[in-house]
Amino acid sequence: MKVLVLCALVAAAAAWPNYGFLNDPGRSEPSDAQKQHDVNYLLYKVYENIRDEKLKSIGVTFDPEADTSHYTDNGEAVHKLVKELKDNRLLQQKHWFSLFNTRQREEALLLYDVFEHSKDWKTFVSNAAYFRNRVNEGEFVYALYAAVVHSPLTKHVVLPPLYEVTPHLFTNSEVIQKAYHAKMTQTPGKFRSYFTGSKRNKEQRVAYFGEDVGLNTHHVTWHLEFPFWWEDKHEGYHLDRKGENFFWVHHQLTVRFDAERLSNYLDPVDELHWEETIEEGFAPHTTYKYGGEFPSRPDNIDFEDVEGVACIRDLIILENRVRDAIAHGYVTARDGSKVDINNSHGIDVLGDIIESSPYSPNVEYYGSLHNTAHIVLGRQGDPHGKYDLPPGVLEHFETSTRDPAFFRLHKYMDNIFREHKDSLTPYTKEELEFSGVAIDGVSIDGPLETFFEDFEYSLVNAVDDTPQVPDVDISTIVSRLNHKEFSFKIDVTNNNDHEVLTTVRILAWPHRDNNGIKYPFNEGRWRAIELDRFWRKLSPGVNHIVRKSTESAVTVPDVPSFQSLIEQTEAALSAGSSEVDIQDYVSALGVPNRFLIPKGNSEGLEFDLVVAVTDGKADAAVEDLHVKTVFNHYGYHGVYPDNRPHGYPLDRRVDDKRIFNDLPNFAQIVVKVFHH
Ligand SMILES: [Cu+2]
Repeated sequence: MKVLVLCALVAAAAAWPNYGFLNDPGRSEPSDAQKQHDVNYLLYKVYENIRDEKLKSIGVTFDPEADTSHYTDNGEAVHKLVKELKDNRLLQQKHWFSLFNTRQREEALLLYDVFEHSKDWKTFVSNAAYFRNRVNEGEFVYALYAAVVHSPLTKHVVLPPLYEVTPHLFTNSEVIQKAYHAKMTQTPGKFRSYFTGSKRNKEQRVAYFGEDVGLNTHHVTWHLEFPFWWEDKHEGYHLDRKGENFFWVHHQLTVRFDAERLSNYLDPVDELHWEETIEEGFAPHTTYKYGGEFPSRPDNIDFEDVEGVACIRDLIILENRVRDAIAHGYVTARDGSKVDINNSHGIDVLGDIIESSPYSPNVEYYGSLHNTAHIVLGRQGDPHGKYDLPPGVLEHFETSTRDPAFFRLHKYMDNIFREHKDSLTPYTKEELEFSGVAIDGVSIDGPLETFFEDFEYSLVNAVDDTPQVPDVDISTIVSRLNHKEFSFKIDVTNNNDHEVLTTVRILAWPHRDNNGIKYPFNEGRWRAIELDRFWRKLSPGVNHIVRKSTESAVTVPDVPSFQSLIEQTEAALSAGSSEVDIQDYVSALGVPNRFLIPKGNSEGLEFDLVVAVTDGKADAAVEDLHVKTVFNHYGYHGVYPDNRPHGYPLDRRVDDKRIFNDLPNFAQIVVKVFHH
């Protein structure tokens, strides 16, 4: 046995010509460019053999259990996974994978744990190469993405766009079929994707939102950054305000979707309810790479219990328990103690119990309304499993916003969150003021104008091949929303005799509802879309703040295409550079910058634009804010820098809007967004 292990080690060493740091414990780390190269090739054509020769041979010769001193847990995770593998208990390859499937998630997380406990890149990447050939591809992709997001070893690695790694989850079946045809006949092709459904379905008018590949990537990335399965004791660190972030990211999707509907002459979304009919059906026009078509749901069906998942009655009971907690102002923890939620932190606790996550103080009692609801709604096309269909679109973060019912489901949960927020005491003028600081004026420099543009992405990773069959260019062209660049101009006077730090918060809500009636302040502010949040130092006297739309802290730029990531990485490596110039794309967490403002219309859709400049020193949750005046909006490993609740100062109900009228550090103007 010992001899075998030794052989494996020697073989692994031989397969590693480039790194040359095999002498433990003083291993040095390879360059960021090398790590980027490895991640690229671990994900390139993920359903086939690794195309990078070095990684491929490591995948064959590496023995994950040979030397457990390279793991922070002495190999505990890797022993577990290898045992499952040897016992033939793991999900087969070429099979669908869903994170909402308990067993499949456990398997993916076994692999995630191996990555997470790898002390160095060599251990990490060798395990990746080894298990890539042996575990289900969907589980592999999930585990690798989650590990790259969270591991300190991959701080500077840019993950390729998921829509080019697993295109099936983002691309309509019709186009995928054409892609296979192109490959089989070796004919390059560019195929236009159309949004699902026909004009007879009014929901189709806003399909550009739910089916946008960038928005889907944002949604997946958020759930990778704040996974519902995250346990501090396993992963070693705490995700600050995860429950509140859960509320906020979905609240923003909800209010944003309503704004998109307005510009398309549609009513806002009605909440879904367990005892009411689901009016909209849905035909996904999406197919699994392996496992057939995503199931459809007909119009006007009533909720049914889902075999092996949940009874509708139980979901109503869970909802009532959550609503009870809100009415009481406290959550009952596992040991019977009370957790006060009648405060700013309450939303975080509520997010944890509704999603739910291991952060929930009492998962046995409050269950997991959100996760169960996703599965139950996703299965309504075949609730009794009679037709042996694979999971629905709602059981994948990649695909869930494609179904308009996703937004109904989240409106339902958003209204529960609102019940809590409305139960809190409104802010007073004294709390909201920023002594000596006043906004003199707010304006927009440049047009507020949205438009559709064509976007092309590659489908080469969708189709099958072997190294003997040459690749041909296959791509799809989708229409997507964008806007012209503009800047916010904010004039602020600081009447103090010293410099002050301020948080600038910019939000906007539709000025009128779908009947043309102006939203009262208290209704509008709940519908506010966050456009930016940043820190600035104000000198004594007049300050002119100019903030470009491209700088928004809530958005991210488009990730370069997979092909260009590969090309840039290889160019950097052959030039002997240790870095690839792609650091702007390390976080894909925000909303795509293209989506910063909602779609306008030809007459100009009116929005109330509000700016609040608040006391940066009081807002700051971390020490060094006066030096580091930017923050990544959602993806913040460590303490979230802003002390205030998301949505502040509009997150609580406003009984008397004169409070805001009289606030010198708050400004409100009406702007128009055009669409041509
Ligand atoms: Cu979500």
